Amino acid sequence: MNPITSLLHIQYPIIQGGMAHIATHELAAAVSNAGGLGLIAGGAETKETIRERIRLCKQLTNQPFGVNIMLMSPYASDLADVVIEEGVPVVTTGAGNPGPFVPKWKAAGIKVIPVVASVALAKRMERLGVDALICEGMEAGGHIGEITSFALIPQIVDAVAIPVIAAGGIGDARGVLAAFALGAKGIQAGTIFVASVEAPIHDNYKKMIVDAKDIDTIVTGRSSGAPVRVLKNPMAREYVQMEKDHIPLMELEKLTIGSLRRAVSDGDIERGSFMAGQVAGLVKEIRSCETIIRDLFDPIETLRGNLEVL
Ligand code: TUI
Repeated sequence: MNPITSLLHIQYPIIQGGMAHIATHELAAAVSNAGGLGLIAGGAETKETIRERIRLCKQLTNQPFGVNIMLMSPYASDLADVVIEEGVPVVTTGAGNPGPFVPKWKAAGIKVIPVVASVALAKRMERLGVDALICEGMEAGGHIGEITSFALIPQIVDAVAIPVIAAGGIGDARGVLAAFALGAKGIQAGTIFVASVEAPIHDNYKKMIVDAKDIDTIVTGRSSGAPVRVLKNPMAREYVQMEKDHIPLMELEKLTIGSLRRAVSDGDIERGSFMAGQVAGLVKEIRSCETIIRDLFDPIETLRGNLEVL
């Protein structure tokens, strides 16, 4: 029995990434209805907005779903309470150390699964009593750490006893099998769900992922210590050039204010911030969440049988 499907009461060992502005109740419910764990992104939303999305999601699915809490949000502490008040069964966290919130989530019976990008944080989280870890490599989209999935996952698997979920760089069944070969017991995927039928975003965003090649992402924000992987476009290139020119952070921030909304809602291909992982190059068409999950897991046994390592 897979420890992630039994922990989360789901059919397939897959969690959908908690992508701000993209992972709304519509996407979360579609993924949960397809047998994975859908997530509502806390992003930088208020408690009221997330409470409403949780309630709407319950109307769209009777399957379990979770909420992702982005710890750099000014509302992270509010959202930490709303998940308890609304009886959300699973919480994932990102972009920080969720230590202060873990005891009350555990006391409320919530399954807690932090995203980590290093062995040190993985060990600290295990000591706090979390249920599993999402280990995210720097192939991922959005805010990233420094280590690739290929190097990070086996090191964390060796360092902890709780189940590890691989994230970053998984775009098809080969990636799923590789993650399990490295010791993961489940996967998290973001980019492939951005290009889904059900993602409630501008079509330009989906089309940019479908059109992307292997080298079409770039990391902005390295100079300020908050690296973010996005699809290359005029704004991203300008940002990285300004970083090279040592333009002050205040000026850089002016460029990116509202840029995620410009991507997701307006489809502004020039000035939007289109967060995506390196597997964007693997995405060839827009599919339903159900098809995406089937395409990840149906070929597994055949692929495993064809490995012929020696
Ligand atoms: O969090 C994400 N991806 C995100 S968050 C986000 S919003 C944002 N936008 C601009 C700048 C910063 C954030 C967009 N994409 N993924 C999970 C993730 N968490 N990746 C890496 C980490 C992480 C990094 C360091 C988790 C913990 C950590 O350590 C913190 C500590 O205190 O030790």
